[in-house]
Amino acid sequence: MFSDRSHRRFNVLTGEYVLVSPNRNQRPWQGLRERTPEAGRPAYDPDCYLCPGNSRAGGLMNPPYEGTFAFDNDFAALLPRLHRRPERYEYGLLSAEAEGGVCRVVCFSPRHDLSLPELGVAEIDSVIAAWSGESTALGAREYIRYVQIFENKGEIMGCSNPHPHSQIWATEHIPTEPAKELFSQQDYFQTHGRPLLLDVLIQEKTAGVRLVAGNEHWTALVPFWALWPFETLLIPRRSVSRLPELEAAERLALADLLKRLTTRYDNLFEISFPYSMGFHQAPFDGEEHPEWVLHLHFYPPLMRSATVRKFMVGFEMLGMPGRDMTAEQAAARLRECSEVHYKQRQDYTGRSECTFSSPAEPDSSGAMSSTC
Ligand code: H2U
Ligand code: ZN
Repeated sequence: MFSDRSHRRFNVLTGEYVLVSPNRNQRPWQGLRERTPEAGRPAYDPDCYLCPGNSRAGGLMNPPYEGTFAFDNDFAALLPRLHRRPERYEYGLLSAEAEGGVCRVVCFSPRHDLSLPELGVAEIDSVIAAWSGESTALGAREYIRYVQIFENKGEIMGCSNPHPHSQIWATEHIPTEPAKELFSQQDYFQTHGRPLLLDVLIQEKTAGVRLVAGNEHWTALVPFWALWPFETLLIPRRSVSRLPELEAAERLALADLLKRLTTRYDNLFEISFPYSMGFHQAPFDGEEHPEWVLHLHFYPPLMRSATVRKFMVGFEMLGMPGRDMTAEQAAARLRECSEVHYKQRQDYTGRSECTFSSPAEPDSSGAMSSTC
C-alpha cells in the first residue's frame, strides 16, 4: 500500500492528516548531527537536584527516598486556582482566560543512572502506581479537569536533568491534544457504540504489520498515522478510561511492556533512546467517559541514527506534518530489536553506535515476540 509513493494518512484520534513520503528515504543528510550522549552516569550524583538527600534548585531538600519520589515542581508553569471567579480578558478579537493548575515531578527511583528499560518490572510497576495515585489526588481537586503525565527524556528533547523522572501537569482546562482526542472518541462512540481505540486495536491485530510487542493486557504498535519516525501507541485490551482504573495485573502487564518496548528503543541505535512519552487518560471532569480508552504515546525524535533527528520545520510548520519511512517499516525495525538490553549483552564493552540507512521491508506476518 503506497509503500514507495507519497500519500497522506488520516489520524483517527486527532482528525488530522500526516504526509508520508517513503520515496524520500534515501535523502542525503549533511545537516546537524547531535552529539551522542555520554557513556555512563553514577548511581548517585552529589550535584543532582533530584538524587535522594540532595537540595533542590528551589532550596528545598529531597528526603533520603528509596522508591519513587514525587514533589511540587519548584518552577511550576501553572499556579493553583485561588478562587472560582472566572477571570477573562477580552479586547475586541483578543481574549484570554486564567489557567490554574498543579505541576509535579515524579522521580522513578533513587538511582541517578537507571532509566525505564534498566529498572525491574516491579520498580516500573511502582512508578505506574505513583502516576496512578497522583492522578487520583490531582483529579479530585475541585478545579482540575485534566491530568497530563509525561516523560521528557534526553538532552535532545530539552530534558534538563538526566536523573530519570517524569512530570505531571494537571490543568483547569482540557489541553489541546486530549481535547482533539476527546472529540474524535466521542464522535466514534456515538456512531458505533464502541470505543474507537478498541476497534483500532482489533484491526491492527488482524493486519499485524504495525505491531511491535505485547502481552496479555497491552499492545504496543506503530500507529498507521504515526508522525514521529519510531512513534508508538500502547493500547490496553480492556476499555479502561483512566490510570487508577487499571487492575493490578493490568498495571503489571503495562510495566512489563514498558520495559520491553523501551529496551527495544535503546537497542535500536544502542543509546539511551530519547523521547517524549505520556498517557492520555479521560478528563477528570466528573463525567463517565465510556468512549475514552487510556493509552500511551511515545514520540521519539531520532530518525536514521543516534545523531540524526527529525525536525518539524518548513512544509511541516506551514503546510502539514510528514514523515519519510512508513509506519510499517518502522514497526519492522522495532520488531527486529532484541528485548535484552544492549548493556546486558555479554559482548557489550562500551558505547557503539549503529546506524540505520535502509529500512527493512514490512513483515507481513506481523510476528511478535510474545502474545498480544
Ligand atoms: P525536565 O523533565 O524537562 O527535565 O524538567 C525537570 C523539571 O524539574 C522541571 O520542570 C523541575 C523543573 O522545573 N525541577 C524542580 O522542580 N526542582 C529542581 O530543583 C530542579 C528541577
Ligand atoms: Zn540524581
